[in-house]
Amino acid sequence: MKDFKRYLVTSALPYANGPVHIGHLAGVYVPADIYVRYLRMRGRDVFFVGGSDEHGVPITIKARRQGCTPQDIVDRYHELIKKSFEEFGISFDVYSRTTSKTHYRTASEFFRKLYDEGKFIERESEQYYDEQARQFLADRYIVGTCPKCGAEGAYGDQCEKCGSSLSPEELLNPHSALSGNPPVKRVTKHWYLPLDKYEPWLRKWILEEHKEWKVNVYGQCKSWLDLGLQPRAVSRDLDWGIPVPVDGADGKVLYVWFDAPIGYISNTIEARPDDWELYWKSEDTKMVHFIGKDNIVFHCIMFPSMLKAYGDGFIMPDNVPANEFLNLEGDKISTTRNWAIWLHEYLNDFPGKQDVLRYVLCANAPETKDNDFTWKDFQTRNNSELVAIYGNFVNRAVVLTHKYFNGIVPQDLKPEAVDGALLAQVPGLRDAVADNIEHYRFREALKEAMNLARLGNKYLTDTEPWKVAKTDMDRTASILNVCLKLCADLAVVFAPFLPFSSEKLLGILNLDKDVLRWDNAGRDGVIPAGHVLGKPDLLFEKVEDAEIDRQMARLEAIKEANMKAAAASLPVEAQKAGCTFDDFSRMDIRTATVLEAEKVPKTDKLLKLTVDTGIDKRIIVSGIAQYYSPEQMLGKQICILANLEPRKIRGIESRGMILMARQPDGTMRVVSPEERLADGSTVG
Ligand code: B3M
Ligand code: ZN
Repeated sequence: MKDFKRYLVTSALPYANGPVHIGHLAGVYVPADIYVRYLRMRGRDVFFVGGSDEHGVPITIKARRQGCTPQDIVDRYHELIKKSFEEFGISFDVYSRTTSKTHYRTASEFFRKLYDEGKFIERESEQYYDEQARQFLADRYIVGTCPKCGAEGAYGDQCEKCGSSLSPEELLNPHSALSGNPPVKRVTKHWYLPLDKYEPWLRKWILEEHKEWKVNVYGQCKSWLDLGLQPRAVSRDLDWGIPVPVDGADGKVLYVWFDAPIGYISNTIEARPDDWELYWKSEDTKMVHFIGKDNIVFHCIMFPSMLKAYGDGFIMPDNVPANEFLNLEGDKISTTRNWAIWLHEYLNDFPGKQDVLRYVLCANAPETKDNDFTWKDFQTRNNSELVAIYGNFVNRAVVLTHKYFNGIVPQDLKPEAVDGALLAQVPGLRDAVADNIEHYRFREALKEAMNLARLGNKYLTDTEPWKVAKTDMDRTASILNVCLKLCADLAVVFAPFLPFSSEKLLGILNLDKDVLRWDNAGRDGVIPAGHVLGKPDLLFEKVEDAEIDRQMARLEAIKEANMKAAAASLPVEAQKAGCTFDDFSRMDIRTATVLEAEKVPKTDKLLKLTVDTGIDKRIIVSGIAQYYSPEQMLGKQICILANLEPRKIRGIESRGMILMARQPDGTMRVVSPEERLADGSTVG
């Protein structure tokens, strides 16, 4: 692998139309930060670029909804995002914004150079136009059904549900996000980057020279290239953005996806006006873009083509390790539905627990496929991994050293083979962590780091110094000497992932921050005998059920609010044809309590319930698994149609049917009595 002199690491510029959420963190910023922290610990020259993406339609739509200006929106969220990244330890070397003067100048000059050199196609075309709002409908101003996954509410540039990049013409039943009206077509002029011209070069550069890129990235690039690239508009009919810097372009701005990636360059120029070109135009620089899967085409096809067109020695990314999507409690994270865990709210609700979220988001990172965040898993990983393994090992080693040796690292007076066997594994595990990080496998890297903590915990449990101390203090000295060495090693190898707790652990060990150099892990002499430790302290604290219950209650309230909003916005089902009293009286509807509940194997919609009907206990199979977990159904009193003909469902005999209320948006809720009644009560 080529030896690079420096690293330019970029992370997707979040739209400044809302806060950052755990999906952004897991997909982009936690992996990027782990990578740069590790590189710095290796003594490498790293420049980590971040910033807010402040143009684009999402911002103007939000401003319109809130009756303020787009600048008000980006000012508010740029500050909020910047502050929450800082508090979360995302260690940017620059975090700027695309409404900066430097960016306006850089992006305008970039466009102008391509324009003057004839790199654009100038073309008139018919675009969607809203006659009532009297404006063209670019990107998110037009919504419709996604042609790829059928999701409603897909945008003119992207489908939030499946992450596909779209163009307005691809949308099924398009309508204006402003007036709701179907759009008309109007002629307008735009400038296009002829991506088709760069196809041969992109094929060679990506498909031949970067077969090592992640499968999901390489695959998406191949699909785009195999479909054949088309010229792509780099301007829009909007009033918010960087004005197109040519005559006759009134009312037109740079397309946000032309302007935003140039933000990586302008943010570098802003921070390093004298040597920014060392990072952007030297073959000795390794450039890595950290993004989510919905940004692959812009970072692997569009931006590289822009840089190629510009020339002047701009380098190409060496890798683009895009992640897939993170879901929340089984549902897509959505800014518009507020179905998210917002970083600034997490920091407020869990003060001092940044590393717990960093740990969980890395351990569950959607590196190769979409993954799911649950608060239960958050609590379990904190309590049974961070507290019970890593924290427990450190705490016992430090407390016992204070107890038996007044907090002074004891001499290795009576070594045994098991000690050397443990310490001999450190370099290998350290290198395994390093190799996985270098190959963007952060989940694996974290697992290897945790394996080191597991080894320490097991060593301490096996050697039982609290027992040995009763008879052999020399042996006890050696055991704790080994443990403290391992504590220092753990502070090093966990530092890229859990920077706050590594700093805290250095305090507990009374070691200086410059210990956090990668090659110090496994090196003798980092924490020598005679060294005086700091005060013992808990590295991690348990997350209590009450904290998780509070978070789940918050999500439940959001779900209810979304359901009400959806229900209010959708037509109620029409009444069915009439029925006679006799028809109704033949139905035997009873109250019943759920005694047992389990998922039906190999289905994602069915639950098998054992219910007490007051008449008997019976099995009912119901299609509610998408709306209720087995745990949520346990003990619930419901209403059932008891005398429905029994039928076999997936080989299970189901005797009866649960009465459900179907919401206008299709979601289902069970119908329960408002107070607990006797099971078997007839409902009429
Ligand atoms: N603003 C983020 C997104 O699509 C987008 C990234 C720009 S990186 C140059 O969610
Ligand atoms: Zn879709």
